[in-house]
Amino acid sequence: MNDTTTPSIEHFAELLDTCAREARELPQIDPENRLGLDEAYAIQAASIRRRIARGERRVGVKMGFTSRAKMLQMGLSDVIWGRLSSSMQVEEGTAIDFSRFVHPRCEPELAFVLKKPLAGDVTGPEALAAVEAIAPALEIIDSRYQDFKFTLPEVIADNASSSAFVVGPWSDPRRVDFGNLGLTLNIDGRVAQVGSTAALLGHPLRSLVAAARLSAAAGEPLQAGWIVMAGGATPAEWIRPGQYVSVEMEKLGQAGFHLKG
Ligand code: OOG
Ligand code: MG
Repeated sequence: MNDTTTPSIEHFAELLDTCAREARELPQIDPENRLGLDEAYAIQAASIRRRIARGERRVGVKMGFTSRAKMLQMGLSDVIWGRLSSSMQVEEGTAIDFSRFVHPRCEPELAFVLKKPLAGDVTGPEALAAVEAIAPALEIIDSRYQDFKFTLPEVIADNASSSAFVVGPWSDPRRVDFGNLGLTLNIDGRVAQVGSTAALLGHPLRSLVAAARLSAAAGEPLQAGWIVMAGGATPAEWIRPGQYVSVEMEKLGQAGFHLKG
């Protein structure tokens, strides 16, 4: 990606980064729909550079709109990606302060951690060979836009609504066939959503294959040690202070967090 950013790219990056940091919402930044996808990704990249400059570390990639459930919920149908940084990772089982969010939603995902770099056009088996482990995971998305409403370029610029993520126990992907594992999203012990890992492009490995291609094309190939979040397998649920939110995944176990108000 181009490093010589134009003032408007830096301006939008600063705006979105500041709103994320201060848990503030803002009006849609591109009401006239002029932003291109390249510009949107340039804004995202510039906003992440600001996080890195503050001392955060890059820890991986998140995929978005990899399930039909998510595409339908948000009214968008292109697979997108965002950058994960260290401050977004929350330890499993702990309490997260509601004050860091604007209007958070949570969705059940599958996480990969890589043992090798993975770049470009790879096959499913090549992608699997780069995976160290898989885990049930939760993503907390928190669009910076008012009412969680955005166009495709706007959500890309906003780092695909990423805000926080929680990863459960790691398993060996060679021991578990993870192409169609049943899962539930639970809020205070009640099942809120039911789904399967097959919702992710038919097999979650396809999401990893897409992550390898898209991040290499952006000049930031997937690295050993990075986490790749495969995308929400069900619609996201609004979450509120006081709740305990968890994902339960067949064969892989569970992961959860408390939302402190
Ligand atoms: C955009 C992010 C989509 C997913 O898993 O599909 C996403 C949004 O829904 O606000 O994280
Ligand atoms: Mg997600």
